[in-house]
Amino acid sequence: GGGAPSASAVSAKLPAVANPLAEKPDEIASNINYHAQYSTHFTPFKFEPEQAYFATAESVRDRLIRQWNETFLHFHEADPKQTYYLSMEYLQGRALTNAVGNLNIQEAYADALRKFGLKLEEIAEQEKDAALGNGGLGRLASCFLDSMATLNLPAWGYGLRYRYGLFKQIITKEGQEELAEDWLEKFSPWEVARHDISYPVRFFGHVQVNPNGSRKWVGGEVVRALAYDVPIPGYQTKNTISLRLWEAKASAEDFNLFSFNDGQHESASVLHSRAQQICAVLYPGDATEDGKLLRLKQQFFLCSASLQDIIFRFKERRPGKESWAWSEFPSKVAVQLNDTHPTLAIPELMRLLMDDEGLGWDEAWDVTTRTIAYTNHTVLPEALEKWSQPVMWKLLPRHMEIIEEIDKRFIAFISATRLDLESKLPAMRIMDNNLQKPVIRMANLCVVSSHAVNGVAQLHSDILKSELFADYVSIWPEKFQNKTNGITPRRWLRFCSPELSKLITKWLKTDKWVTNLDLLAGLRQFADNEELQAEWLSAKRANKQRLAQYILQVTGVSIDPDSLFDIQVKRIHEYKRQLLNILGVIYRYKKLKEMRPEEREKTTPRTVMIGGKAFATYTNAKRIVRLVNDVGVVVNTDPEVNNYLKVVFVPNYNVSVAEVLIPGSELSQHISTAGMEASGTSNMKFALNGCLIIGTLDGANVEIREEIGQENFFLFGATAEDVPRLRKERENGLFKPDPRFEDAKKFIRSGVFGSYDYNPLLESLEGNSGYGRGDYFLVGHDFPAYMDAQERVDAAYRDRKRWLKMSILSTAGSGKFSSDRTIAQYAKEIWNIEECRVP
Ligand code: B1H
Repeated sequence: GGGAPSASAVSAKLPAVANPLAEKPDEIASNINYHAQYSTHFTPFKFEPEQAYFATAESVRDRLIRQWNETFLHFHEADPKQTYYLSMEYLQGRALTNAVGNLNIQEAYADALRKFGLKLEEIAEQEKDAALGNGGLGRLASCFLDSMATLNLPAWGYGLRYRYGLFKQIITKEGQEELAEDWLEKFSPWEVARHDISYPVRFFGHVQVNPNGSRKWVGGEVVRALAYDVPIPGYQTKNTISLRLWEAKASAEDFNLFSFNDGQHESASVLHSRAQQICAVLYPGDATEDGKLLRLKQQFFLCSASLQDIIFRFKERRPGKESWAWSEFPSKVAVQLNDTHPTLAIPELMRLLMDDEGLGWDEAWDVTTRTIAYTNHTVLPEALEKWSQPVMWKLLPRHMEIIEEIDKRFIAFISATRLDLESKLPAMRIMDNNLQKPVIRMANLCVVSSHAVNGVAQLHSDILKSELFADYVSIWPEKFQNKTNGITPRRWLRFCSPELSKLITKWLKTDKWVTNLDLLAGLRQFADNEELQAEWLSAKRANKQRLAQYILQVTGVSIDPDSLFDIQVKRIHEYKRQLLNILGVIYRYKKLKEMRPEEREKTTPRTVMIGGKAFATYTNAKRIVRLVNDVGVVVNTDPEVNNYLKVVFVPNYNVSVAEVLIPGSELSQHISTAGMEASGTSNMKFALNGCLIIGTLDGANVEIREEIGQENFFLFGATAEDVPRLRKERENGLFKPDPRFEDAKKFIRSGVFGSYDYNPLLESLEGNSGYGRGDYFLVGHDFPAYMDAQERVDAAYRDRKRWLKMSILSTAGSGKFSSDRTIAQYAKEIWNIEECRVP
């Protein structure tokens, strides 16, 4: 049991502490030494790189805490409207380099560590990635936090403190293997447990109807949510905001000491271990019913704890009031749902307002809809969440009542105002009462209950409006918006490529581009300048060398920094078409084999790197990983060819691996079937780093191409508009495959790449229709256009001056893709919040 924290979080003001922070390298060194000896995590007097990392991180954290506390106090006193970003995923990566960079103490810490004979960059590599996310959606949330802090916005992130993050990927001869990623194995110096902040979260139980007709959810099991805060520093500002991660904790009352002493060790702690399961791993496989229930519990746990916290803060800032002016809540609170994963925030806010605060339906509904906004990140049917009604009735009976009521009122609203939509109603409803499998459609619940709905790139937002949400658009046209994604220029250029950054600052004569990325356009006028081109080449070259070193270290394959570095890194999915890439590589290999040595000499040497994780039960994705690896083994050891082509599967792709790959890249592949990749964000990171893109007209590629110029983008393939027609034609047997495509498949079947049975994978590209057949993703259709585009790449690379110019123009045109721009638009057009800068 237990309620919210009783005392105000800011009850007594303590006198200011004298600045404990060192400024000079000598003092910093002594501070690091202090942490090494007095923050006792290891055997005393050991100061290997690992201990040095933890001591350095704690020393940096001291500085963060100072401005973090100031930010907290300032927000409390200024009491502005605040944004709360709710996300089941954050892909934070490492924090040390980002923290010293943002605090502008990089040099001082590097000097201090040199006194111990240590290098800051090497110490920083000791840090484990915080990988509490799957891919682009999670990394976007982390880039957004960085921009919110940098723009001095009053904002908080809320998420879950998963004990194990995204799995660690090992590549063996058999392909991908998954291991638990133990990011908390030692401890994380970047999180602070707030022992005074915890809330009860209930599951199961039943609804009690009181004599006055009000309803109350009671019984079931209660788990406590304990707050762990991670500081998010802005770039060269005092503002440091919080990412609040909830951990599930059973209470001592749940531990049956009597039965434990009686020897029943397992059953005595059953409630404890059940609570621990909630935050045990990120997105446990949801193939089983058990797994599904756990995922739903995670989602509700995040929503309930966060909303209780938000409401607590709202009340705390209005002390002494008997009744809170709830109609003012939406002018103090904006809640952004990162996809439908935190949808339960909607019925939970309704429940808290009605059952705990005594509001009526209409008042609660008005507050809820004005508070909540929803971002859609995908149109893939399999990713549109639908929760089983029977499971929901069991786990969250009161929320089911509320969802049914929202559905009922929506139907009534349509019947009263829009008879023309009645035929559409079955598909627009929140409840799908289909007898075999009654479900709740979470996206529909979000659209009906939010004041703003947005897609993540222009093309994606257009598709949402014309297809997925078309019927709602006719009711609420003003609800639907676009917010093209962005990336933080701090992590993705300033810190991951100091060489290129220095150059840019030199030529622009300012480093203001780091927070005003549009200034990069100033490089355009120098795109032909030979001096800049020479410096650009040598900066890129240094990054390529660093990347080659890394590849040698993790795969044992030596790659040539003079070859074209061609990279595709992202989660492995059929719609992202890694298969198109590797089939292209296979065709290239076959051609090289057929050439005479003097002909080979004239080709453009390439190193193709592919990386990404496959969902553990996604068989075709795992087969693709294996195929890339098998092709690499054969090509890289073929002495006739391996000076002209190398193929590497980069193991365990994650944020910090990306920070090495992206700066060293020259060509990157963003080749999804048009209409299927909502945005993509690595495309922006590559373009920003002067890497050219070969890609389809999909997601944010469309806008990237517009910004950097079509002559600097290797475009190919069907458009989103073409896709449905092409699929139809295919079904009707009208598709004629290109001979190059047939050759590539035949080559695999001939067994050159080993004896593994690739037929099931190849069959997905064949036939006209059927499950896992019929080339749904149009690899065969786009293959010839893709190969032609690759020939244009080879030709462009042979003209070094032209390539360098294109590379410079790519960086120069990337200004739009700063997450600062994206977040400024959310702040103005959805959240209605303003800067709240710590003086
Ligand atoms: C994106 C997801 C996603 N869209 C379900 N949807 C998940 C869906 O755990 N789940 O169940 C997790 C993630 N992720 C990505 O979002 C898009 O595919 C990208 O195109 C986009 O750039 C990114 C950020 O908007």
